[in-house]
Formats: sequence, C-alpha cells, structure tokens
Amino acid sequence: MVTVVMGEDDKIIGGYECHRHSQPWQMYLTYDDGVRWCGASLINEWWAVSAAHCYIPPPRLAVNLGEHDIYSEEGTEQRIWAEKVIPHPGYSTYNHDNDFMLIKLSQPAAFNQYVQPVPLATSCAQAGDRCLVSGWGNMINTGGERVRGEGEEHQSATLQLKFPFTCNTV
Ligand SMILES: [Ca+2]
Repeated sequence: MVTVVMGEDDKIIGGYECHRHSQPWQMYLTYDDGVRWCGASLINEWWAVSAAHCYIPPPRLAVNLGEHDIYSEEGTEQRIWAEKVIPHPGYSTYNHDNDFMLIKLSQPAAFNQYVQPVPLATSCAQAGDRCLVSGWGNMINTGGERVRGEGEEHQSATLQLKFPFTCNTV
C-alpha cells in the first residue's frame, strides 16, 4: 500500500491510457444517483480500500467495478452499494495522516476477467521502488469543475517512491 498525498495544486503528469482492464481491482466511488467521486481498490469480494477524505455515509456510497471508459456502457461494469464505510480512526483532516478507509460491500463483487482483487504486497516498499498509480482524475486544470472528456478512459502513470525524509531534502 502506497499513499500519495499532495498539496492542493500538485498534479501527476505523464500518464497514459491503461490497457483495458489491466487493473481489474481499480474502482471509483459514486454517491447518490451516480456522482463520480474518489478512486478505490478491491481487496476481496466484500471489501475495498480508499482514502478517508473520501468518506460518504454508506446509504449514499457505491463502488463501480469493471470500468474502463466511464462515459460508455461496456457491459463489464458492476455497481455495488456500500454497506459499511470505516475511515481510519486516526485520520487527521489537518495533515491527512492515516488517510485510509475501508468499504464493505452490500453484496460480493463477482470476480471475472474484468474484476479481480488487488495482489497485496508481501514486503515493505523501499525508496526508489517504482509504483503504478491509476484512476480517472481530471487531465486538465479546470479550477475544480469536471468536464466531459477529461480522464474518461482509465489512466495510468509510473512513479518512483520517495520517503518523506527524502522529499524534505529536495
Ligand atoms: Ca464503462
């Protein structure tokens, strides 16, 4: 598990369109009647992990799996409502420490070639390791407005891991 917390105007650049369904654990969250929200990853058929700053109470939150193009119906999607949403009890809104959240699904995800749990790490990451981040974030800065055409296909980027003591010296 790698967390990337950035300042308000920091961006990840240099991304590319993911190979279709190459990250079958990647999901995005919606609330109410389908408002697109944060990203998340499927851990197993009942549970997903996201960020605590994405908290929405369970009756309103849903996970969306099997997605690639969020603006077209591809026949691979699963939308499942959340039954429980559990932010890390030590989450700090001040500095985003412990920015993790577990989501229990109201029914199990159906695994297939488009929906699979994320392979969890078996050892700690080291500084300098390369890691892949992905999602459907905005691709241009619109001052907060989401506009159709931005990040509609699943995007990937590779980052090199730095630990805080390294970041603080550059
Ligand atoms: Ca779709």
